[in-house]
Amino acid sequence: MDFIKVTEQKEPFVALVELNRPKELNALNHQLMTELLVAFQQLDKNDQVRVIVLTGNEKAFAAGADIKEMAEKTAIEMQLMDRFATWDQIRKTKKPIIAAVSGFALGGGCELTMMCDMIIASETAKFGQPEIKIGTIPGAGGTQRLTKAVGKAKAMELILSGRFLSADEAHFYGLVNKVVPVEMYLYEALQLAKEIAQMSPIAVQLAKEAINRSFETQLDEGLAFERKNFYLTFASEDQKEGMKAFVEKRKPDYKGK
Ligand code: DAK
Repeated sequence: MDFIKVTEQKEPFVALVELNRPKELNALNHQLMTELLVAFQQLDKNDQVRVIVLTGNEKAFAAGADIKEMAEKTAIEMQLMDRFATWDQIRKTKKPIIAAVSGFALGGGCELTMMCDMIIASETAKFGQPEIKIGTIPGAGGTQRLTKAVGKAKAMELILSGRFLSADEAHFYGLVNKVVPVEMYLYEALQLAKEIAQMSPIAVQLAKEAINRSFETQLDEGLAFERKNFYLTFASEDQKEGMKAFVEKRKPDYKGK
């Protein structure tokens, strides 16, 4: 892989995935996105990995899709290339993904953070959908996910003006989980990942699936889906172990079975 670096067991059961195209501020070209998808698919199958942390570098998480790669394309070329097939697969990752964001998270970079499940930001993080400034609009979910995350008024302001959201504002609007000093953002994301990795990976994945379902269904249907996943946890050895450990006043040892 040229543009992605994967480190397994960064913490127990935690994999770190780093975007690695620093000179271009991690602009998300097709090769990078393909490598990222392959990495996520492999980690999803690897039972030594329970949680994934996705990061860039201090200056940029990612400054957007690669403008140079798409500048001259026609609508039909874009349609035939169907790059969205790759982007759409990212959100099918079953394991939780925590984005550790510093510097620019713009356009497709911001959309990629919103495809993740949680975001830890450094104080220098800047989120934005500046596509309007280059004559287009968000194409990988920005108008939908940003609106759900920050509400209509703020999403309109950001997407129509191209303004950036500071880390503190992003926290205020509920886009990010936590803001920490720049030296701490990766550590903080890894600590959160480590904590989640100590839970039953089956329960974690079923919970992620149920939470995501809330974005796609009415309450009744969402509740029915949650209930089925809740019942399903009782088919796991982990649920038996978790409740037994509670009764025996000891720490559970989850096997992911
Ligand atoms: N694409 C390509 N190259 C980029 C880039 C980008 N998005 N962002 C930065 N770079 C490159 C710059 O061209 C420059 O390269 P050289 O000139 O050195 O060769 C290098 O990275 C360093 O950037 P700057 O010199 O501009 O650095 P500054 O610190 O001065 O400025 C900046 C940083 C982030 C403010 C600036 O680079 C900037 O405005 N970048 C563009 C931000 C932007 O407009 N982002 C949205 C792009 S549109 C799709 C999926 C998703 C999307 C579309 C389709 N499909 C699946 C089909 C999403 C679209 C977008 O994201």
